Amino acid sequence: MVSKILIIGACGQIGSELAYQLRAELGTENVIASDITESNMALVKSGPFETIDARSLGEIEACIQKHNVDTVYLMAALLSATGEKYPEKAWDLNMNSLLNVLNLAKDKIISKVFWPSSIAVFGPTSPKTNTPQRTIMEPSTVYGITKQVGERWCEYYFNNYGVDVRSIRYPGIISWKTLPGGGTTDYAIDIFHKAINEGHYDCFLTEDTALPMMFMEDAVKATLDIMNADADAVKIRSSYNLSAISFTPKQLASEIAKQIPDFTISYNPDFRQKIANSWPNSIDDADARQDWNWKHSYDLVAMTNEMLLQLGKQAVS
Ligand code: AKB
Repeated sequence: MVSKILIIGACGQIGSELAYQLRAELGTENVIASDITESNMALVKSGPFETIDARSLGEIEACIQKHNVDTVYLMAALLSATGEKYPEKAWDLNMNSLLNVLNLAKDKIISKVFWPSSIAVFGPTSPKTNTPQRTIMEPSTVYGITKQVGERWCEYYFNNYGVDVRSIRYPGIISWKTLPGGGTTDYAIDIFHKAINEGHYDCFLTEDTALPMMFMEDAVKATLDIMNADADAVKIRSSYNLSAISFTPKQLASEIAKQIPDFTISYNPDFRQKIANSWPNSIDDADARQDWNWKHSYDLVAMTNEMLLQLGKQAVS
């Protein structure tokens, strides 16, 4: 039987691409996209769409019953930079949406859950380089706190209620279809748009701020790989470290300049620098590679080429 999927937060950067990919694989009618508003018209028009506030258990449950959903991808969240501006809103959305979905799985109304965690679970006291799966985690952002608590809830619901919840700690995700919103790693997407349209980028991080990153194709593949893995293979039920590339704004700018020689960059760090400073430079994801055969495809050069190609096409059309 084909799985019937609900994506909550489907208008966002990762949710929209998951919706397109899952629809291609399972059939458009089997993937229900939802969000609090119709903020991504291309996605809204591409198949079944429901307006849902992820904080409302009733709204989620009604949609699940209406469409006979068995699997939920919960992609709604306030990210790190926005979370620092609206801490209580971040806590409310990020925590209550997760507990709603976990409780629906506990009550057997759905059978499987994907929930994204983030490198934001780590903090200033975590090892910076090749940050291990299990280590000191003292996140200093509200977003990181919600992800850390969320991980503990996922593990708790698995251990105590047998909820089949799967999760990965996304690094910064780089993509060209849908803009990100409110993250600290967003610079690595803004830079491409500004390079193509204006030839200059004023970066809100310092030139030497190394952060873990990943191209969207790899992020979608990882998400579907862990969801399709045998339950026994998914040994970590909090969340898996996941890694692909790690680079600084300066390294990314010089890669872009290979194709746009007049491109210039300036550095004006703002409040997001402190967030970036608290996160790892690179991640050790040996468990994901071993347990469910995770492997990334895009390095810095391949990712930069694809971003410039796709955004260049958009600019001329
Ligand atoms: C953010 O920057 O807040 C996110 C993340 C790393 O989870 N992209």
